[in-house]
Amino acid sequence: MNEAATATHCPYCALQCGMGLRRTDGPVPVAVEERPDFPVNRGALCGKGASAAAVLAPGARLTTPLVRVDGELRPAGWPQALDLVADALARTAAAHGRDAVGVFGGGGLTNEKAYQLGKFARVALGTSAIDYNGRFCMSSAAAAGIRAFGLDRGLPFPVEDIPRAGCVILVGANPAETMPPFVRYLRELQENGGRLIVVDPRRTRTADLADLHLAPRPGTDLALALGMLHLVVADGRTDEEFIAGRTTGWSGTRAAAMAHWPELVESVTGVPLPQLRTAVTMFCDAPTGMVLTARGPEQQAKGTDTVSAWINLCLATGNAGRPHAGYGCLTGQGNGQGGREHGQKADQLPGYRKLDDPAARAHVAAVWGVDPDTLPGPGRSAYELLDSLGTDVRALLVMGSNPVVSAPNSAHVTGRLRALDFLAVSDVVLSETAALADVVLPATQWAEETGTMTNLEGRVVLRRKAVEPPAGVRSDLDVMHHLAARLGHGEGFPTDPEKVFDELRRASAGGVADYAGISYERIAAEDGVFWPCPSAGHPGTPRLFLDRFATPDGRARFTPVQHRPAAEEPDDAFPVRLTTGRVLAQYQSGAQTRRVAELNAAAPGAFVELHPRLAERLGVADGEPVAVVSRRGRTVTPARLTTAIRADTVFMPFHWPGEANANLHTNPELDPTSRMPEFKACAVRLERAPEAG
Ligand SMILES: Nc1nc2c(c(=O)[nH]1)N[C@H]1C(S)=C(S)[C@@H](COP(=O)(O)OP(=O)(O)OC[C@H]3O[C@@H](n4cnc5c(=O)[nH]c(N)nc54)[C@H](O)[C@@H]3O)O[C@H]1N2
Ligand SMILES: Nc1nc2c(c(=O)[nH]1)N[C@H]1C(S)=C(S)[C@@H](COP(=O)(O)OP(=O)(O)OC[C@H]3O[C@@H](n4cnc5c(=O)[nH]c(N)nc54)[C@H](O)[C@@H]3O)O[C@H]1N2
Ligand code: SF4
Ligand SMILES: [Mo]
Repeated sequence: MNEAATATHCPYCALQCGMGLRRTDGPVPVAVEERPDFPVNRGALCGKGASAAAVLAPGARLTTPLVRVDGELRPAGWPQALDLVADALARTAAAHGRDAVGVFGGGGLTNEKAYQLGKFARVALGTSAIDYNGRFCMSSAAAAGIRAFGLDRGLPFPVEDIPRAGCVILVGANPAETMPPFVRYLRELQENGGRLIVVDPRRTRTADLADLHLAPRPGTDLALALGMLHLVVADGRTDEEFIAGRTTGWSGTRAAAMAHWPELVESVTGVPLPQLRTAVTMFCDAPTGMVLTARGPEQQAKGTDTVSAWINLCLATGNAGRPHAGYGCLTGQGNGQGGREHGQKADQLPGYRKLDDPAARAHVAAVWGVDPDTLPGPGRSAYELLDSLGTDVRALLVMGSNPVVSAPNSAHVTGRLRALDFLAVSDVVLSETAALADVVLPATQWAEETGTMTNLEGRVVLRRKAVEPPAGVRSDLDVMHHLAARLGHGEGFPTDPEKVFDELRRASAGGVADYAGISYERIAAEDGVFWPCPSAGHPGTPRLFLDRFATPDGRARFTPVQHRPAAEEPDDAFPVRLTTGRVLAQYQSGAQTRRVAELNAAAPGAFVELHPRLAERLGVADGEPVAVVSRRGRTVTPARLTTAIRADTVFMPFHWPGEANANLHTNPELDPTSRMPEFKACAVRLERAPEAG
């Protein structure tokens, strides 16, 4: 008899594609199947999702705790590993204070884990020193969204609305490689007569689909958006009724845009003025418009202002708070959305509450059964936390991130990790960060445990357990339960995900991200539930802002912004702009996908993408090693020549560790509001590598 496949979701990105898992007898214990009933991907999967089960095999993953003895990681039992971690955390707090113990989480963790990790830090450890890798992801869009709309949810509408817009501007997003099943919605948009504009310094696979491709210099999107708004005003294409009825702050924003002359914008961005005009006409002629940003404009030291500039363009043209129109951010990690709502962020409590808000503290403390005064205050942002390792923060627990590869200025960060008195890492594989740890805790994976994720639409979905984990592996909830017990908190850290979720619902009740009415049962019955969903009888909220924005007066807020240069502009010593990003077959730091043979065959190693004109000046041929040198490091990787990139810009994917790691170069300069580092723009020099012979 054929056993039914378990309906669940992909372990990787924020699309959270539905998939089925069928058990097998082989070393890879499940086989991935299509699940055509799930609306977001309708059965389609990219190569990463289709091959995800490979990481469940014993050869690819951790199967026992590891403890460092005489400098080497050796297999150990769970009681010993947990004792070592709890002792080290307690000893550090006793010697240096509670804030000397740090926690670094991840946007790939389920809602239950992210929630429990924030509680673990604030209650069991009593530390303010917690943040997570989502700070490196969409934090600038989140900050700008809150500033304009009073609320941050990646997309304020389901993806199915995208094909019904008249014109979509995709800014610094390459979903053809980063979310392939999403591309269907862009094709449907065009089939319906809608237009697609892509803004990217590279003519990516996504840009190839576009009706218009604008290729600005990295780090100049703010000027580009201001230039478009200038032309909108100059051409009289603003929506005065919408501005008067549903917004505040227009006059200052209008004045700021008028100061950004199109000719100036052309020289700053490198986008020819006629193209800028065509973009404005296309956007304004369409019945409705959307602007969707991803990491291109967001991962800048002015990312928040840059996203504000794009939101201003939407508001000025009446493209917000009505059907088939609006601004949205394509979140990235599997739980990039939920991961930022439940309290692993340095300044937040569950339900998207603020840690410095007395009412929020009182509400959450009551759910947790603690005195609000015992809750620590806000901590520092991800890079600032990593930068403080070995000095202020002396012991660290990492759960769900691989900063040795993915943090900016990675050589410095690796040095800080090495300077710790104690490092514990919970991971499913021996990542480059885990390899530095004193204790490594092997975690169960997506197919081996149940939990909820919130996708890029704000849809809460349920991942279901399909198979038993190997005997030596435990869930992160189990780890937190046992560590908390050793730290004197025998209660309050259950291991059953549904119990944790029910507590999360209460903690989020009345907050911005209200999950109170969402249950595992409802998610299963309804293809996911969109937050806010304040009660069991509430239908959930697929579309936000249709009646009012989430600000106190219900109006969206314009924010006047000014263009400014990248923190590190090219100069004589470092004349080329470096930007970084992703390729189709690898995921993030590559910790998981570099362990999958077919993905490695498709994307075996690092490279630097450059224009043939630049290559010719250097005397470098396609495939030859080239040295990239910045103020922070030197890498040697094969040159990949393509006319699809600006000649003043080079691109490196960041999926590989070691000598070719793109983050050896990236600039840790932070956005003043979101504390996002400038992954997308720094200055480098290229040299023909001596290795080229
Ligand atoms: N295959 C794959 N898919 C993934 C991931 C992965 O690692 N691999 N990661 C997931 C995660 S966590 C995320 S956050 C998303 C990211 O998804 P995306 O944001 O789509 O990915 P990136 O490649 O980082 O950046 C997108 C584009 O920004 C362009 N860009 C660079 N600098 C600039 C700039 O200054 N301005 C503009 N306008 N564009 C610029 C790059 O050329 C690139 O094509 O992908 C998710 N999906
Ligand atoms: N140069 C450059 N750098 C970047 C970016 C860029 O565009 N350019 N993008 C940034 C962005 S957007 C992001 S999101 C970050 C991501 O960077 P990372 O935080 O390094 O992301 P991952 O490689 O996904 O790391 C997740 C780790 O957690 C493990 N893991 C997965 N699931 C679980 C679980 O349930 N429990 C536990 N304990 N572990 C688990 C995985 O095996 C992996 O080792 O990188 C950032 N770095
Ligand atoms: S697009 Fe994202 S969620 Fe879908 S299969 Fe690929 S990695 Fe998984
Ligand atoms: Mo991300």
